[in-house]
Amino acid sequence: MTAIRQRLRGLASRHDLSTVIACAFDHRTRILPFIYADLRMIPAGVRAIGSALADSGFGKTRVVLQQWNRNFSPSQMRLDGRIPDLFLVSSMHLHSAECDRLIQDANRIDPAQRPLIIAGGPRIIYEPWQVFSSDANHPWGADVAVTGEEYVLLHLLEVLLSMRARNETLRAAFLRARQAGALDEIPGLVYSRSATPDGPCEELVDTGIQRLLGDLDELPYPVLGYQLMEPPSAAATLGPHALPANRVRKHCTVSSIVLTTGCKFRCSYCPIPAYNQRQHRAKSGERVADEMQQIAETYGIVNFFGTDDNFFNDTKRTLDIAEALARRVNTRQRPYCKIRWATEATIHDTLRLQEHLPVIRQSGLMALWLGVEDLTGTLVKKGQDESKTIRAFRLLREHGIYPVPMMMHYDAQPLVTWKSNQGLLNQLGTLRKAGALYTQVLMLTPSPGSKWYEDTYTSGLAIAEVHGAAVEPHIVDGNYVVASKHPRPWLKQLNLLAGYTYFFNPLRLAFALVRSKSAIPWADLETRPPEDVARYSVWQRIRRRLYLKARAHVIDAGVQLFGMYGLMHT
Ligand code: B12
Ligand code: SF4
Repeated sequence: MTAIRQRLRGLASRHDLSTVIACAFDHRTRILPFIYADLRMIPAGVRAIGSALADSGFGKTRVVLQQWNRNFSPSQMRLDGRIPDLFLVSSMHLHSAECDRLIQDANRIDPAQRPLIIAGGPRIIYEPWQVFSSDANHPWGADVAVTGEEYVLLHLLEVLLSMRARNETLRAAFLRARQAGALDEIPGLVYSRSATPDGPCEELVDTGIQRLLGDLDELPYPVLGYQLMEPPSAAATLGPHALPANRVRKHCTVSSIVLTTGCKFRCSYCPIPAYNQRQHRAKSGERVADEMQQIAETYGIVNFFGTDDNFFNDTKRTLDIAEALARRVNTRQRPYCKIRWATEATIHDTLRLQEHLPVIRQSGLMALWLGVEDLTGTLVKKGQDESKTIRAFRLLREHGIYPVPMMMHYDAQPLVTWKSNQGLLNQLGTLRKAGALYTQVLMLTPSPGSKWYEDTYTSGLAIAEVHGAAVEPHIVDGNYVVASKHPRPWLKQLNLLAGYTYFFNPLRLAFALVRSKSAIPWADLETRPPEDVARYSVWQRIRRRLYLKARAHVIDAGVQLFGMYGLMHT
């Protein structure tokens, strides 16, 4: 990776490339529990691709989020006064409709000037064929789909630029490279073959599974990506300049950050182990601390969300990151003392790492999203059960970390049960008592790339249409019942809403003001290094506790208000 980045910097000066990267986003998907994070966190995927291009010398790059620019029209885009050489689209499965619309709109550009269209991101990794139309009456599509990460894109660019003739468009160079078979040496691509360059797709060529970058420290720094953002607007075209550094934080309050990838578990409904080729990869602690420092100092963003699948997966790697961050936090200098972050992990690994929770808290970890799924383990077993989950939640709370349960509702789970904890509301009640302030309740839904995926469709579990309305990608997000053998699937849908109403309601709001669930004032002092605590006088300690108690009520009530707002919107 490092070598490719260096070689591309050499090539970049000879090719004045300009690139627009669009992040597809369907605004119909804006519902609980992802409201806020969906707009206020710039997705790491497009930011990473932008960083990789800027780092390789292609600074004329703009990242457009449909989250912020819903009227953006690729056929009208101009960058530096001209049609860009490259148009990249990133999409998740549920944003398919917008992803296709963006590509179709880009296809309207005159073929002689058309940018090379590359599709990538989570949707494309699992279903690359979806961005190539074989309809003779409506041929459209990307030129190539990348089913991998930055490494694959840079490898492709290197091959194309080394073949590109003077004054040739990048797309023309691509068509020649495709014809000559030069793409076949790049694993992680899918491209189409047709009788004419712009005809319907007749055949797809898959060059194989991507080669994964082993050492994530070789990735370009994410700080670069933030300087490429298109300012939010209602226009179809691009603005003259990217969003200035001092305005980034106004629109992006949380920065996603890649720390580790992969997970040792093998849940049948989850595509993550296969995507990672059963590997676990990580950045070094020092590198993570540098990235956070750069982003905090350049843009003033001090809240981070780790894109980990299971941050506690590997003790050595977890501690390398946590200890490096804690060392810098303990210097009590800015920006480290301001940094707060959250991520995802499993119950099993939280308990395994319990003795290290003090240092993990010191590193700035504030909240942990935990895949509880089902307390009784009926749906899935990954080392969690009721007593273990409650113990993990209590331990986290005692160390000042907020646990956020991710629940999965399924056909056989009742809404309420007597004398057992199988019911959805029973489980939510237990988790609330154990210290959960926020929650996520999704329905078990087919996920492309998972072991269960095909079976969901072949077994008749998946619903094709309901009363004439087709199940479209924008509702395949876990918030809708789209796969069920329940005699009354609509009941399951209501159960999801009942779960949120039980968790977020005016009664709990009132209660939060009197006796807060987030009141753990002792944790703050106990997770600090002893020498720190010794510096406080008795009066300072009392004041600190009173302040933390008041803050706890505000947090609890704030989360309730936020949940109720989200629920009404949903
Ligand atoms: C953080 C996160 C969220 C955040 C996103 C906030 C934000 N604005 O960034 C929140 C909590 C809101 C969220 C919500 C949902 N999420 Co989510 N989320 C993640 C998570 C954990 C990290 C995403 C990330 O930043 N990764 C790091 C970046 C660097 O990786 P990346 O995006 O894949 O990008 C790389 C490659 O894909 C590629 N690439 C990306 N774009 C492009 C473009 C081009 C042109 C090229 C060449 C390459 C390329 O290069 C990138 C760099 O390596 C991933 C799992 C994971 N570990 O990736 C799931 C994931 C993206 N989420 C997923 C899902 C399904 C959802 C939900 C539908 C809920 C659900 N049922 O789980 C909702 C949808 C909400 C909505 N309205 O959009 C799925 C998507 C599956 C799919 N096939 O589309 C994932 C992959 C998890 C999984 N199950 O496998 N999510
Ligand atoms: S523990 Fe979570 S990330 Fe790991 S395989 Fe299971 S669902 Fe996927």
